[in-house]
Amino acid sequence: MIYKNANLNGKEMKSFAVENGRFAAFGEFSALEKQYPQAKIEDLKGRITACPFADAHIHLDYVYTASLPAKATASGTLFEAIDNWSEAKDRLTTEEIKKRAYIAVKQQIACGVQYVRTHVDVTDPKLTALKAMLELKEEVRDYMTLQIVAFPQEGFFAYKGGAELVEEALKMGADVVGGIPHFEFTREDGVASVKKGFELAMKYDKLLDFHCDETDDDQSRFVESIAALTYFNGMQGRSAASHTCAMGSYNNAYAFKMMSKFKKAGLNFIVCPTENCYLQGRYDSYPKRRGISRVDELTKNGLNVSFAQDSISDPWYPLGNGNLMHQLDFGLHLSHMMSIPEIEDSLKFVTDNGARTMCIKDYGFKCGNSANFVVLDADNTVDAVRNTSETVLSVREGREIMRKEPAKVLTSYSF
Ligand code: 17E
Ligand code: FE2
Repeated sequence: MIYKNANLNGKEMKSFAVENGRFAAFGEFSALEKQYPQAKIEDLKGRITACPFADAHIHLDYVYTASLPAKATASGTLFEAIDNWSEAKDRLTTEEIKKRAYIAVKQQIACGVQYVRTHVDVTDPKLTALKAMLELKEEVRDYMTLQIVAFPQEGFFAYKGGAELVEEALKMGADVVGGIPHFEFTREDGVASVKKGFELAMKYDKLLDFHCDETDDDQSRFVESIAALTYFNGMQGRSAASHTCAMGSYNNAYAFKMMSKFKKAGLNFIVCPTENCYLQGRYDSYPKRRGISRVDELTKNGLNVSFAQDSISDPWYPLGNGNLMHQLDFGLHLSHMMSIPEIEDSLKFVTDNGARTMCIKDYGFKCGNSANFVVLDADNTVDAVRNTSETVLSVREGREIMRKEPAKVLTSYSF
């Protein structure tokens, strides 16, 4: 198959050939046509052809549960949501968790997402959600690469037996060690939970991704422990700090010091723009903070930042639809990254950067890599962001897994 007139990542017009599910050649259409005379041809008409969207942070075991707890999350705060979830979660079955997750996965596929890291609550002695997610991972693998984080929502230590459940989840097949140090009882417990997380990651050869400093408390500084342990354990590139909202409240002297430590650690950052502008600022009157980490400074310092969905209709956040173009729109606004060059270079936040955090090899427009890509209904990145353009085609290992007809607008005017 030859795809011609592809605007690769919105940066470079090329044609390319796909053979046996892999990218086989990139170049001029006339040359590819000679090289592959039997190939079918699709004209992409100069539309943006990007690497598939990578959502490096979502909770697929929580989706569509907003109405399950007896109480709705009235305060809009993280801590009330965790309490409400704790009350409701015992009643869930593997079957219903899977059923709901499938609705979200289908939505993600319709939005061109092919790589997903899902945090699964393992503070449950029955590990009900983990069982659902391990099955889901296998069942969707031809459509989506799913990474599972053993995430102790109620803490390594704050939940009795939490650390043991994380370990059990890793033995059962979870890919990543999670944690939530800002939810532990004390700062010392938080640091100890990070240490325990690294110990488990080293023991079972897993990646790490902590919910980290998801608070406006400028004293919440667990990100420094994660950076230190990443560095001293030689885990550069293999660990991530999700949320890091408190960084938006750190004083500049501390933030400046930390930037160079983050660089040494090669720490990945995952930011959830809509989620945290909803959950944070809740204890502020005015002025109200916006729950965003220092995306602009991290990016300028060469650190890897991605934008992610986090929730779809759960006790934490009532909306969400899996569309990462929406997260990109919010993320750029909240981060003040709105110069034209910044927007032109922004697709990376929802594609390459997420894939890099997930340590996906085989990703990108390179001969020999799996032919995984999406086509957006836009011919340049600024228009794609401005219009939150739809994904009209998603190809995985050379197979078309989703095609969408853009909406037709019928009008009555004649000018
Ligand atoms: N759990 C958590 O600790 N924080 C969140 N934002 C969500 C779940 C969605
Ligand atoms: Fe989360």
